Amino acid sequence: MSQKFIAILMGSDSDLPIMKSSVAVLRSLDVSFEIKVSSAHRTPAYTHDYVKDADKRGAVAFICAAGMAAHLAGAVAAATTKPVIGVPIESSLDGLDALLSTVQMPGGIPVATVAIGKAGAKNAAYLAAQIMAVADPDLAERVRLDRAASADAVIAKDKALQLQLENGEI
Ligand code: RP5
Repeated sequence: MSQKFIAILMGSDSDLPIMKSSVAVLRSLDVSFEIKVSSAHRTPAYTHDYVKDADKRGAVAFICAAGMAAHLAGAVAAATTKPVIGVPIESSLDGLDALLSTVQMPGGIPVATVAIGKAGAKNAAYLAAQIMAVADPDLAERVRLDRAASADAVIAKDKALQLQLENGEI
């Protein structure tokens, strides 16, 4: 059986600075991925062909990032029954245009839409990893450890803050 992976699509290479956050999370969890520039509007056939092919080759979920009239996630969701996660990119109107274009899907063709920008890009990767982890106990454990490390980091920050308070530094 072919190796399972997460497929990331971006409407433009101008989305890459934000989508590097998805790549970093998937790498840190040792999740296989592909990343492509492919636009719902500028290259509709290329997008459709890639989704069909990636679906057959073992894509477990799709992460789609786009700005402005962001129809990429919806177009991908129309071509696959694998989970599709949409990341609205802030390229105009503070990203609200992309958020609404991504989230307001008609019933029956879902797109799991995350926050605008970097936090959304990170969460898209975590969500994709969590979807993959349902059938992969080793990955589920890596996700659990990552979450625990994140909690430890917050607690360490709180301890440092309490110390600063005690010492009259703030
Ligand atoms: C969207 O339009 C892209 O996803 C990008 O966020 C935005 C602008 O694209 P470029 O003009 O920078 O290629 O389709």
